[in-house]
Amino acid sequence: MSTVIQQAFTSMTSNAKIADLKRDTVTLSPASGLTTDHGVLVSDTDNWLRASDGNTIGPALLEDQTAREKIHRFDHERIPERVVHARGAGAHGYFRAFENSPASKYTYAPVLTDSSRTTPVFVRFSTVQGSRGSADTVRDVRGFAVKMYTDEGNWDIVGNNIPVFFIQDAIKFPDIIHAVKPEPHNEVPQGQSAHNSFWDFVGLQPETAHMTCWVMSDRAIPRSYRMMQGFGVNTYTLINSSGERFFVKFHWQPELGVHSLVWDEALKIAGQDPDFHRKDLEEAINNGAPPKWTLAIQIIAEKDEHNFEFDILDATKVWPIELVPLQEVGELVLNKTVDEYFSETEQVAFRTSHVVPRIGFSDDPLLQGRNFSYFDTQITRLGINWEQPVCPVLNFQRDRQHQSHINACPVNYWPNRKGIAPPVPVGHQDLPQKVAGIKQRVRSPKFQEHFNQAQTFVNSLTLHAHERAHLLLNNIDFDLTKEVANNVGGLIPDTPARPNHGKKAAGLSQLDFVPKQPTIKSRRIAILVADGFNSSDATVMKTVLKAGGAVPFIIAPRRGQITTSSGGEGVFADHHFEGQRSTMYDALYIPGGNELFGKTLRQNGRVVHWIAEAFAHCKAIAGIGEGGVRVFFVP
Ligand code: HDD
Repeated sequence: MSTVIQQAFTSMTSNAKIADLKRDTVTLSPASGLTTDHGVLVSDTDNWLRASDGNTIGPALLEDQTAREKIHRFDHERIPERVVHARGAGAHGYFRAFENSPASKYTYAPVLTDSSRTTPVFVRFSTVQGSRGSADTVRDVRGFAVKMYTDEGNWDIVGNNIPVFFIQDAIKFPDIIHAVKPEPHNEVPQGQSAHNSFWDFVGLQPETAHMTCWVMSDRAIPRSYRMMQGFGVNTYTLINSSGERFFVKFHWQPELGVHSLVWDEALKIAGQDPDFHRKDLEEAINNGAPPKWTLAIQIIAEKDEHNFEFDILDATKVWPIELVPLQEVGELVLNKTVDEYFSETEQVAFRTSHVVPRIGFSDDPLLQGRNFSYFDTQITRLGINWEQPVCPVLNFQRDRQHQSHINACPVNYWPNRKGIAPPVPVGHQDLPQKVAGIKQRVRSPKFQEHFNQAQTFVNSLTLHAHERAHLLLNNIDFDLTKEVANNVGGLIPDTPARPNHGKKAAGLSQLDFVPKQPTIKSRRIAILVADGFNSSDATVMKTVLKAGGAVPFIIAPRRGQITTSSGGEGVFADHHFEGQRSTMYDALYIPGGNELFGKTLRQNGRVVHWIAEAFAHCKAIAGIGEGGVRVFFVP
């Protein structure tokens, strides 16, 4: 077994899904030799079979099965990317309900109530607008899709890092997505959600006002996937053992708090390190800082459905936490990176319709449409026969391409005289509900109000976000509208379209989500050194940072051994000044050193820029003696 494969296995944590994947993981040693797809050893993979008499070399021969297979497999490598959320990063982990989880009052789904269970999980984070090769740090919503491999079947919470959605009814999804995606005539812009067709659409579709405010806030430029909240957004239902039904919303609260980049950083990192978030997730897990979230639920009893000024089935509204408190039910931990991106992260597929017994749907019209769309799109992207729960699967769905399971069963229908696979009463079913009405295309009256919560959101922000649709904005906040109109050279209105109700609410500003304990865990710290640096200043700081769980990097004028002020061997630099930028780090430290050290740093434009830029991005900067920041700026 190769060292790489061995390491991958060693890092595997034990859970049922990992064991399942391990069975399918190829463990061939590299020394065993290259083979064709049909298993025949290949003697030459570099030269196509040619007709040659020794002097002249003639055409390539069609006969070369090895060459043809190699090219033919390559020609067909790609599968269609996701129509939205094409760019993503994923990781494995687990979910465990807390002891005495309050969820047991509302459901008897064991995944949420049984603290002795460890449920394997795969999470895929994503951007929405850009294609697979776009940058990570663009202004956009982030997907937060969680797949739980429960003993009762797969349960997916296909959420975002923003608690509301642009539209109320799934029938508008193709419109909002066409408007936000690159424009049809020139396929511009890539990865950016603020552009002409987007503003055109949201300006004309008032229900988008609330989410547009969120997307133009710092939520849309997260520092890390690990520092975002996740929201199921839609209203689902839970059923308890007394046969009562409750409406529920799902929230993921990050252990590290909610943090964002500043806009200038986001723009720069998009070019400097387009894989910033993807690498951050991998780095944190590999450095022993597995990201964690608490799952919280909001519950509304069925009888209280109409007791709110908004419709609780409207995905453009939050349930204010003052009215419907968060109840913490369990913890999600991501502790294993993927071994092959395509097989795991690209091929994974989530569906809102994947629920397990005692978790159900509501009449939320966005959710109802989603329940159709995911399976439908996955037929194009993946085909069929790919779902892999860890619990047994037994049904009479059969055939089509890529069936790898052999159903050693003589019948494929129900009923059958052998009594194979009867439907069981404990299986998934909702409570009986009366459904009646006049067939018509309508939305409930409360769905018509679009600005109250948008105002509350804007009022609750500590800083005004920039660049909002001022057409809509004047329904939300007059001062902000004037400010934006002035900045973008638009018409400045004389009066507000409607007065601001002035209310604020908890849980909307991301400053409401700071870690319970301040921590530097998993933060990237750059230690700038050069020949002549003071070794103990650097090593003591590095040790202290590591002890706190941070990830320090030594950056120097060259990658290699850097000598100390006493001429000793010093340290090995992880990176070259030119290969890195301050934007890629959370804080900066410069140790002391001798005169040569100070001079090297002061005369290096990149270092001076590093410090000025980190300062402008409000980052922590520390220096000692010759490394003192004063040395750089005070003549
Ligand atoms: Fe969606 C993918 C989240 C509304 C149709 N969606 C997708 C993914 C996430 C979300 C995280 C990526 C899953 C992955 O990593 O594979 N979508 C949301 C949220 C919504 C939402 C939080 C609002 C509450 N989506 C929504 C609607 C529709 C879709 C209303 C269609 C009617 N979404 C899709 C899709 C995708 C998708 C086209 C693309 C790839 C896929 O499903 O498997 O079907």
